[in-house]
Amino acid sequence: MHANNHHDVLLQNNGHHHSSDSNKILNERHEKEKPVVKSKPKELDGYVGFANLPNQVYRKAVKKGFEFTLMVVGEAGLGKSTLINSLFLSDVYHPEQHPGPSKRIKKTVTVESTKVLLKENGVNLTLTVVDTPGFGTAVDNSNCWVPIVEFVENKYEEYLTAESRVHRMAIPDSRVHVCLYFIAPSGHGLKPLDIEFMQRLCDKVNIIPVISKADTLTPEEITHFKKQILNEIAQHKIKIYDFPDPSDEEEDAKTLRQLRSRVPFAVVGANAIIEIDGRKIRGRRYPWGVVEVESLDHCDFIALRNMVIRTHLQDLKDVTNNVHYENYRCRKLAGLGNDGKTKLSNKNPLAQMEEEKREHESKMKKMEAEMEQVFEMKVKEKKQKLKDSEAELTRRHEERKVCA
Ligand SMILES: Nc1nc2c(ncn2[C@@H]2O[C@H](COP(=O)(O)OP(=O)(O)OP(=O)(O)O)[C@@H](O)[C@H]2O)c(=O)[nH]1
Ligand SMILES: [Mg+2]
Repeated sequence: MHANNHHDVLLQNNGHHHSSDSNKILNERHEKEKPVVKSKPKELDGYVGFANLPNQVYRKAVKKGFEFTLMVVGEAGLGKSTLINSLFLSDVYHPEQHPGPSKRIKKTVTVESTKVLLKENGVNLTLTVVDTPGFGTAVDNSNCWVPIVEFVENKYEEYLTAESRVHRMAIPDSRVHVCLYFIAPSGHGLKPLDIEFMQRLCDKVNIIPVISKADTLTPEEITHFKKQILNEIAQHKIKIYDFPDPSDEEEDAKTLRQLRSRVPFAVVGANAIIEIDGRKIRGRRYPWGVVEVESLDHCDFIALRNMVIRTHLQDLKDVTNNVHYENYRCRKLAGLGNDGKTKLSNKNPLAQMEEEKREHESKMKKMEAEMEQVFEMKVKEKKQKLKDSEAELTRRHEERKVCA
């Protein structure tokens, strides 16, 4: 059952979605170059064959395979590990041999990376899932984002090192492409810790907020809670990952918009397979009914999985590379690295470099002035010495004259 899901996910990823993504990139480039390319496109007389380019690019990408890393972050006990298992890993219990809660997923205590190789129709996807220990249980929760930020930055550092080598062929990409941020289903908006955490992460990684354990809220409560969360996110200037608005040419633009409007995704996770009406489903059974994880009527799990893996995997990778990694690289190359300075300033890297340059220039000027002063002093000294020795010479000369 679960294997089928993988199949489902990737099958869609394999086909036209990929090519439509590359089309999108081509379109964007084209738009930027518009002022230059103004002449009317020429008609070609014969068949040159570059129409096959997309296929070539596609085949090459397929051969290389895709690498994608997803990370989950959030307070302890919100169901991060459970959701990861529901998403991609087949940690599923049978209805008969249902272990007690203590035997199920334990509290995560270290950052755990799991690699899953998904293969389908000749398409390889190496998916790395990073599970992190929940935070917020310590007495002092300040700085509890440090290990997460460090993890993300270490991956950038690794990539930067590999990129700076002479042989740059096939750099493995283990950068974190998306971070699911878990919000407790409190119904009362974000906690200060959520705000702090997201503020610190959002210029380093693509954040997709999710409301966990959505089975504990009624649909009305969820709608209200979502609005409240989005408001607070905007109010605190947190930049979450912005799903690009689908263009109207895209055949499933309407469905995409509907899925997109579900952000922050309210999800339910389950480690058990239960049977209802002969159907085996992943779900949670309560005395009053069953929550189906993979039903869009019950929660946004499928919307989340489809958008991350099926329709926006490449965009998440592009944004990671072009925005987050590029920011990291600029910070790093400007020599700011990991010292306190970067943490404080949220300026854009170019402005920051400009400022650095100005600082450097004024420093140089000051040094130059100082050098000049020293030089002048030295010249004065030398002049004095010369004068002195001249006087000495004349004196001796006089003496000798007297003697003679
Ligand atoms: N009601 C409900 N309970 C859930 C859901 N997902 C997980 N749980 C339960 O919540 C408890 C904690 O789940 P975990 O997956 O271990 O949570 P976690 O976020 O990984 O916890 P840490 O590793 O300690 O940070 C378990 O008892 C799960 O069965 C959900 O969607 N709804
Ligand atoms: Mg866990």
